[in-house]
Amino acid sequence: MSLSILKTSFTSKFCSSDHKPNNVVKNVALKKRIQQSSWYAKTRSRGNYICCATEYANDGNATTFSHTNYDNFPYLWVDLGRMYDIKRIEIINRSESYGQRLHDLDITVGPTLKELSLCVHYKGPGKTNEHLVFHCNKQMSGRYVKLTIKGKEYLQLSEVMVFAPEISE
Ligand SMILES: [Ca+2]
Repeated sequence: MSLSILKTSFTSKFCSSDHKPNNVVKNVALKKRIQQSSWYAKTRSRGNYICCATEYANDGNATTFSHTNYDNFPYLWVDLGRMYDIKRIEIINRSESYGQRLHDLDITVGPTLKELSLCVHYKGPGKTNEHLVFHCNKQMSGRYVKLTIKGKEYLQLSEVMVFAPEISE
């Protein structure tokens, strides 16, 4: 009796550890590890909005935004934690002002930070609080998604979302 219970639980555990994508497409960048080229400031209130920590770019809250310094080629990357088949990437530009600072943006994707390929380029300039939807020029898989402005600028993002089929644990 106890042996058959053990077998049953082993079988179900084995099946559930089979990592396969399902058809549920979700934002796999939400609250994942994130880094940007620099911090303009840690936390600063801007009216109804909150600036500037890196993790504000993927906290699921459009009223908080990340903000780099005035860098050469400012960037921000998200580590999705594993490889995903990327369906689309969405960006919500800074919410209360200075949306035009988003321009000449390369969105790159790859398995590591040293093996990134161009998904799509956005010429811009963006508009404040604009919600942008990007599809890569070809089907791409990756663990890292990196956004880089090709020039000297501030990079400031309310939200970066990466949509991919969820992978069951
Ligand atoms: Ca946010």
